[in-house]
Amino acid sequence: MGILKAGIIGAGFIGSAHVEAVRRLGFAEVAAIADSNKESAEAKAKQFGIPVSYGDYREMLENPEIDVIHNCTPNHVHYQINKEIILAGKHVLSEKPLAMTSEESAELLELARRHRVVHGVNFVYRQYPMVQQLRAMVREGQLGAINLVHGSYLQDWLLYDTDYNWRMAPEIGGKSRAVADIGSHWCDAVQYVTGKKITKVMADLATVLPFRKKSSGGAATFGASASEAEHAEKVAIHTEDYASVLFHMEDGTRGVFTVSQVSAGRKNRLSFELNGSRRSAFWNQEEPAQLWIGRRDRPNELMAADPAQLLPEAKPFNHYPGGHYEGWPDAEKNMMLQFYRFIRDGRDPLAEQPSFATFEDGHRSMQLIDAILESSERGAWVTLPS
Ligand code: SOE
Repeated sequence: MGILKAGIIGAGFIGSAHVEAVRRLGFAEVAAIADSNKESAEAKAKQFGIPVSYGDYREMLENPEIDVIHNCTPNHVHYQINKEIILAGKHVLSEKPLAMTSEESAELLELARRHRVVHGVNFVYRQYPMVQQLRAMVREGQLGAINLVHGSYLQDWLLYDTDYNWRMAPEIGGKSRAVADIGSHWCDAVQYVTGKKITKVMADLATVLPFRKKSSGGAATFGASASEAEHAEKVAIHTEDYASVLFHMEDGTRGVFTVSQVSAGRKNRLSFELNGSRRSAFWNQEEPAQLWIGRRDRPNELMAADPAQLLPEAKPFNHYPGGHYEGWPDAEKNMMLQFYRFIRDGRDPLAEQPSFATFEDGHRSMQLIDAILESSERGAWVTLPS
């Protein structure tokens, strides 16, 4: 197979990150971009130097040259577009959530398997070198049996009532916000690292700001908020800014996490700690190149991301010498590297478990969000479908 050709649908914050990450691989190119109308697609194509642009993504699906399509659109159109990508016989890399309901995500998983396309969901945080290192340490038994898992994912880009984004509206973002948008990443990362699934949850959700000021233009993800002077409409908010969730994993491991998009000073702080029967470990996305290792009978350690010290499973995820630290865009590159290599090498997702998250993980994530919402509504523990 020669150079793989990618088509990107949607060119906001995350679509632009996909373009950059694909271009860093060396064996793939961004052949086309589609956006909601011809003018904006052309403008983005010009900005990024992409040869072909489409005002309607369906035209892109008909292009026989394109191998892989990236779905970087807002949440409410994920399901329809993912479905059409699969039916067009293209490999699909979708942003989360895969769909608006878990019935839809189940259908997408079944469809992707039936059409034998390679399917991925952009749960990027498992792609960091130190997360891979921790996973390999857990598998080697260095921490002993994992007994407790806890942490949080905190942001502040929605702190003020003048912060408004399409994710706030359930008909566009979905019925969950903080849990679906960032809690889904936290859960993917800890389930991947421990190799255990979350099976049962007890959740408490809150909308800290029940009203917000929506400016005429809205704001991009992590974009500037509306100014007080700008004309703004007061809108009621029904999606959560905050959640805390107690959980059990399949072997009885206990855990808890908090998510918030209104925590001043926390920009994108996904962090978690594992407490094992021999050692503990802690990782924080805002200081991604270090791993804290806790011991009872010896001084604790702070391990730096130095390829010379990484376990063999983690080494391929680290591309620069120690001290040349890799962060979020590099984890995105790793995501694309795993996904595109899988396609290039003609591997089959039905025959093996890829190191990137697939539609199976994306569907399980939808079931987890459903269980968290149900638990919060009922004030009771909810068990996920087996
Ligand atoms: C906004 O909360 C957001 O961009 C998420 O949608 C991403 O998935 C996360 O990686 C960073 O924050």
